[in-house]
Amino acid sequence: MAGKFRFSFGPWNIHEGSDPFGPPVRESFSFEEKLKVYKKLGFQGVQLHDDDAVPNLDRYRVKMVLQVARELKKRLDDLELEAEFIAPRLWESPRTIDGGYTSNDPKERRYAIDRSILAADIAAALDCDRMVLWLAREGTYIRESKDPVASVERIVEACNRILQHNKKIRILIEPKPNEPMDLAYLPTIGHAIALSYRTADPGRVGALVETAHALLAGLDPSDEMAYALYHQKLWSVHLNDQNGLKYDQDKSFGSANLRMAFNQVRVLDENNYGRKGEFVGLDVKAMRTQKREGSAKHLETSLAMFHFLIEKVRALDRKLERQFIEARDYEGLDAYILRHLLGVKGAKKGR
Ligand code: 3MF
Ligand code: MG
Repeated sequence: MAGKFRFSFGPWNIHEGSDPFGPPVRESFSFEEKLKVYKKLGFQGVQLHDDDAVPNLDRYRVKMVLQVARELKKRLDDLELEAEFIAPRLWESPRTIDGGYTSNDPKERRYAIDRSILAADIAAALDCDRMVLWLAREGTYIRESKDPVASVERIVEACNRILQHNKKIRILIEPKPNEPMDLAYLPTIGHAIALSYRTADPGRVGALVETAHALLAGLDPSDEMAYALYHQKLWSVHLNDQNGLKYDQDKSFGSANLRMAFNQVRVLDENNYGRKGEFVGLDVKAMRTQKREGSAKHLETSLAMFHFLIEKVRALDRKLERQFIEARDYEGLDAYILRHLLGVKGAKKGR
């Protein structure tokens, strides 16, 4: 049943509409108001950056940071919500301008690792065993500025430090090929998974596939998911959409390419994704044009799309599909899939 899935999003998915060329256009919602949206829309998981859990954490002592995290845990328990993951936000600090783990400045590298270790403690306070690493600035603007081999080694070392510090934490690498950097060191799931095997505890290093990030790398998101599923390392997803190779759009799931969305839902459903507690995560942004009162519509639409597509996946005539494959009639199969997705009457007759 579709009901077996649990869904999550991040508080940053309800946002003020700013973009690189314009300021916010909507008044903020408080974190508390956002938590109500989770309940209202039927989400169970809250994706959190370290400073979503503990705002301004750099200003406080560790004891205070962990106290705030424990208070959040109580609030989430009250609402029957779960922290899906903690992600150290390593890309906004003035101390990570040149990157975190791969900065050329050893002091900045140390800050990035210390902050990640603190994020692992925050995760523990929230009874959460997942840490997402979106390695935003671990890359270059110009190829000559960093040592690429040393950089990969530094990322492995950073993972090892986190794994060593918190024996329960699992690291989910969220690759993205570009933005904010020109070239990222871990652009695809293949890179993330290869790196996981070089860490001190490969069983605790896996991946998160984001639709838009795969598309920005010119890859098929469902195949990226399948690759991680084969390695038993698909521990989360960020479903959204992306209209070609341009800025990272985080459109509503399925809004640019319905068929690709169908194939993502299919690969998750057919491979029992979610059975071990994995969340179906969204990472979607409302358009800048959206008015404040409709700030969560894109979340609603994306969730509904997942449910519509689950129905489509399960209603697919597998026998007919097999016949097309056996006859090597992929044109016939193509026509059937399109008709099926469109809900054309007599879809099965599309031979
Ligand atoms: C950027 C992203 C990020 C990550 C988030 C979790 C802000 O393209 O996708 O969203 O998902 O930081 O680590
Ligand atoms: Mg994401």
